[in-house]
Amino acid sequence: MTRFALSQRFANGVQCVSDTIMIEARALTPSLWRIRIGEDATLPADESWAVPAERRHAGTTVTIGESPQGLILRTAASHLHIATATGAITIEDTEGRLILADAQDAPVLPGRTGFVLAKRLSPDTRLFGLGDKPGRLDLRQRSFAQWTTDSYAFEAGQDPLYKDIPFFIGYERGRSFGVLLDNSWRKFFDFGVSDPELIRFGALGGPIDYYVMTGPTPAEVVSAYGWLTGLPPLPPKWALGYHHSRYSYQTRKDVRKLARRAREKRVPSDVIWLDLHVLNERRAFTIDETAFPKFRALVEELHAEKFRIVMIADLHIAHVPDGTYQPYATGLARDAFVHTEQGALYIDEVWPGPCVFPDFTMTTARVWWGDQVIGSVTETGVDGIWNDMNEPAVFNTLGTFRPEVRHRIATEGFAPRVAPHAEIHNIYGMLNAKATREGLLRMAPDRRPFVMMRASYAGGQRYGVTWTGDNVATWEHLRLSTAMLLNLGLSGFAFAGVNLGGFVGNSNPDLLTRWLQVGMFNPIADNHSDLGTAAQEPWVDGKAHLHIRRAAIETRYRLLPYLYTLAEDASRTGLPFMRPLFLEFPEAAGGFALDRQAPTQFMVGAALMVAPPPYGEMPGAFDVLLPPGGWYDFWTGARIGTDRIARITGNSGTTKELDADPRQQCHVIRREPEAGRIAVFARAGAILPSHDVIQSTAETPSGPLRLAIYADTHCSGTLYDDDGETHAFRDGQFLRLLFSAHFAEDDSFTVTISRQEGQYAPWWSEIEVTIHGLETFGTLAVKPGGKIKAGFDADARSLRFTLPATPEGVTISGTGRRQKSAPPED
Ligand code: NBV
Repeated sequence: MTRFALSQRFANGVQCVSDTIMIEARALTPSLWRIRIGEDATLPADESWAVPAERRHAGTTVTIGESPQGLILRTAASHLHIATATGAITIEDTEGRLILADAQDAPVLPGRTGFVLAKRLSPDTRLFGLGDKPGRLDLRQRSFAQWTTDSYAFEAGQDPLYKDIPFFIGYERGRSFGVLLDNSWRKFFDFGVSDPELIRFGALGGPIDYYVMTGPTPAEVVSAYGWLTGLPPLPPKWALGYHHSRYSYQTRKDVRKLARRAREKRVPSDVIWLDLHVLNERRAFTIDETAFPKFRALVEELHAEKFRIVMIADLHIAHVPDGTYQPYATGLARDAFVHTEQGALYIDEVWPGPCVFPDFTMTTARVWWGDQVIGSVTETGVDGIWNDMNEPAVFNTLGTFRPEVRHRIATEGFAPRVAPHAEIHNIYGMLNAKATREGLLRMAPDRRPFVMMRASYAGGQRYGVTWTGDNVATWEHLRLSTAMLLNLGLSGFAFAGVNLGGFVGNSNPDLLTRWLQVGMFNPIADNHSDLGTAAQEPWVDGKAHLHIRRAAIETRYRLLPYLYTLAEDASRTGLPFMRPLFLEFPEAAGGFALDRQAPTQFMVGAALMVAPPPYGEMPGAFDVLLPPGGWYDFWTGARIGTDRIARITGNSGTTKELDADPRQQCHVIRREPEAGRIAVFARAGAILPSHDVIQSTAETPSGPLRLAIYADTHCSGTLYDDDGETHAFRDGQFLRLLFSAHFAEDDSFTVTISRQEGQYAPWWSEIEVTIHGLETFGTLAVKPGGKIKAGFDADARSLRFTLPATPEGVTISGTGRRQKSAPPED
């Protein structure tokens, strides 16, 4: 190979060529690079299923420097070097600190059967992302295949599962980078397995087209990924409620009984899912009129009882050539189905028997699918659509289409061509969800669609929400659920859930109770179980369990103002709802990922930390890791003592320097598991909004809006609200309030509630404020207003007062001493 020479300059990058290879590097933003590499001195086609054209073609100006060793492209945040001798690419920050570097002489080994890239891996780098990998949160020392696969009863370490999200985050000492390999073919990621000093990744075909985000914080990397591949749209508020699901509620009677019991037992809930048994002969877009007579009336009754209905619509279309099944007849007429390499209809077995499959790579087929969705939703009145089996899963020995099966790409942004299933497989499920979402939006442009998808690809978060598929009712799966949801959140899917209680096998009372307690802090809270397993509704194990489970679900409903605010935040920033500790505390403990020390702990937004017993099946005390900054017990409002400093170790065993900065120290406390609840902590400095329990998000809460202030020098919080259903928020029909509080050294404090942003009318007329962590109390005055009544509880160290709500905002000033240190935990 000859040396690389600069062949073209752009405002945001360059192209270089050798005799065989072309490299293009462009800065899309100062901290986001796109790198494309092609053989035969040409680049691969500029096409993507994940990254919209306006993002791929974004640019920031770079300055280009040349030296005999190579080129250097500079943005305000990072520098990218291309070595002229080898084409090797190195990315550094503006101070010359290494972010990511090619580890091989030549940057790539292109070949007809695929390519491998190798990047240097330093000893303390931890790796996260890649969607739904079941196992430890940190993916280092593991290698993965990327091929969307139906994975009934998957196990820890099993790979691949349902999704292909070819995006990972590297993190070390507070600094992070992200890499998206945008290639739909079968891929692999090797994080230090074949060589402990290398990250290797590549694909069996397709383009070398990847993006590097330079952070430096993990939150910046995650947001940059959201900017690049698209943000998750704000779901309807009811999606944040509690979901009842089962394979299946089999008759109209079953569903009515379920709805009645939920209300009788006062188990707050919003959604009922209808699985295969609602369908006639398991055919999509039909209703079994025998099991579900007068279906529309049933849906209307359930709506009146403040339930929403999500119905399954698998993509396979029963092969019924006699003209009696409209989806088959119309799809055939529209030429919407996938063909074999010989050009015949591709037919394979799934639930309804022989089936054909929409070719979602064609706009016409997606529109046709969307029309089926519209027809079905208009007729039935259901509220959301569930796209299962979209890996695609079929009942042949491969479990999916043969790799040679043909797709006829004909869609905006792509040159029309025939592509083998081997290329389309990984994006097929995502395009299924895209077609569903687009149909729902055509039908009701002002309603927020709810689409649940099982398989997906990078960017799938734009089209719907996801869950982790057919997990198992075991304690191990409860543990796995946290790591899976955290990595999914880091991979763009802010809204994801697991089958609470476990899908395969019978749950047991203690497991189900614990799982519901943890699951109430998951982005989506859906209890779902397999055909033939024991029922799993909250009331099935007697009064004592029901009481505990109801309390857990009620907590979620009380916290809805906070959770909905987080959802809206995710839809603007891409930051996940459920977050690993290192995302919120990137500098803690010297920047060594805290999550290894506390693998089942997680943050819900920035304000709450959930710490379930790591081994729920075992009795005995366990350690809770407290990141820096101070914590309160969420249940009691008491400030938590911090007696023992945690020693966090890096991969290379370095602990010493970690304790150097006292502001970044972590502490450990011991906790005994409690049957009635899991440990939850509020971060000092947080202001948390909540309201009284409601039975459904369709109910208006009574009582005030409640604000809990967890006193620290500076406190802040936000509240977002809107009608929960429509897109009117885009035209100003929302409300946002900013809360802040300041506790000064002279024992005075102020609390401020901002003027309301947006036009949406609040449901509350009063705001009740509770300050936690106040040792003494003197006076309190409101502006505008005057003196107000307040109740001080010296034992609980809390002060409570109520104000009338005003859109103009208000400032409260008072005197009282903030509690600075708490007694050590015993
Ligand atoms: O539609 C039936 C099930 C569904 O309940 C489950 O959630 C999916 O992951 N589906 C798989 C197909 C059959 C699984 C045995």
